[in-house]
Amino acid sequence: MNRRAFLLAAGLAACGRAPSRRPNILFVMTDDQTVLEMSCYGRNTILKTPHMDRIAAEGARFDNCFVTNSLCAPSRATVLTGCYSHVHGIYGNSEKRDAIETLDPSLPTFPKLLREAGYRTGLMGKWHLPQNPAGFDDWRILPGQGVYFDPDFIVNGERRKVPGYATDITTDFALEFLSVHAAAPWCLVYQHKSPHRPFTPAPRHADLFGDVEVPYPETFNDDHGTRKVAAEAEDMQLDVSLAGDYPDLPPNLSREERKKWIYQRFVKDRYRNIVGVDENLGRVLGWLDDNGQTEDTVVIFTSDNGYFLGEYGWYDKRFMYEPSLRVPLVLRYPRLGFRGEIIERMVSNIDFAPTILDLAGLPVPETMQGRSLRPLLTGAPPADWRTSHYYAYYDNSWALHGLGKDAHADPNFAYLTPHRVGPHRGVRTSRYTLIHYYNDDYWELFDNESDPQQLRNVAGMPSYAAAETELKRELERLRDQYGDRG
Ligand SMILES: [Ca+2]
Repeated sequence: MNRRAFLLAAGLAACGRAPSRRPNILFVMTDDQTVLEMSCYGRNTILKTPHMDRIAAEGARFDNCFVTNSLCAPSRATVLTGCYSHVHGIYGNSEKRDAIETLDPSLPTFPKLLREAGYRTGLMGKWHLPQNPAGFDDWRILPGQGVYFDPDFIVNGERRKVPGYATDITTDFALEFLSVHAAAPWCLVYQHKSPHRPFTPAPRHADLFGDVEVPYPETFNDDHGTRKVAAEAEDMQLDVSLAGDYPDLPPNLSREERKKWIYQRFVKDRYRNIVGVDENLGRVLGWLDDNGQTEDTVVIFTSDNGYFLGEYGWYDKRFMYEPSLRVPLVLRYPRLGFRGEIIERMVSNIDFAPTILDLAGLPVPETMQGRSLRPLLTGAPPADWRTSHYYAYYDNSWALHGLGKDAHADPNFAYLTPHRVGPHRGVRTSRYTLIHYYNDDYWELFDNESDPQQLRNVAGMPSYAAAETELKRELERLRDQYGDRG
């Protein structure tokens, strides 16, 4: 930690209070963006995201941020409440199940608490929860997934069509909110639909990367050997499920050619989408600069879940494997003095709400299951910081088929979701990933040190028996810690 950060941290700890001026909060979230798709993570030679990178350069980049349940609606509920799905009530995507799943209205959320503390609160863009937003002075959301061009928005309860491209419109709304509430303190939840499928870029970006061949992931032609559930997840195959998205897909291609064609197209379209997000983020960061609010604004940029960008031949998310589990997270708050930090501690999307409240100088309610990231930012990580992460994905086929939760008792029912990913829970430590597909009582164990691509399931192997026993114990401990015994 540099001297300034140390003095600031020490001073704050001694006084037990936040800086005298409450910070503004800018919480930015994209939909399905991965760490590969933010250039500050150093793993992409094609896509450049200068404004996202700026947040990291002037703040901190988190290299091990994991989600609790890699799916849109559950993640969004987790971000708001700081809780796991079994606490907040959103287990799966909600558009077909709003009669069944409700975000527990009694739970505190960071926007509600900030608003009660005198903040002006705004929400712009993607929402994707079955209930209307609560705790916002001004909210303008896409209904459900929304569309990219001339989308309908629900503007403070009233639905209307708005001409233009969703990413631009979301930003126009964000800037309108800021110009009205600039007197501060304010909290703006600014959430993009992009780069979610159908990955449609703005026309001005449609030709970017035209001459480039995006490199193929090492596992592009994985045969899913040793991983039973992965082998059965046929709908995760990008050439199976995305083929119908492209009327201009040339006919008469071999399967290999077709898979490569779709891969190039969908990945480039995602990059084009992200260029649009980055450009628009630049407008908002520019507003902070122009209005003298950069120093006093906490900026958090993340994504609701990771994504398979051709790894294992897949698209989409859901599985607890690394590309889906891990999300980008960058955070800037100049008043705390950290700059260009890279943080490797294991953090989770249950930590976002506690962090926001803590940085705003507000108490974190006991319902929230995460912890403030502030001590990691100020170079003083607590000795008991987490060394394992708990994950829980819920198959939602029982709801899609109008059945009760006990439908899972039928072993033939496990893979009837649109993506055929069975429910599972697991634990990620610095070295291992243990996954339990509990309907089948099927286990996977990966040694992420010797097998970072997670191709070799070593569950049941004698040489890993001791590690497996310990990880199973840790999984049970985490279920107790988070109260997930339903
Ligand atoms: Ca998502």
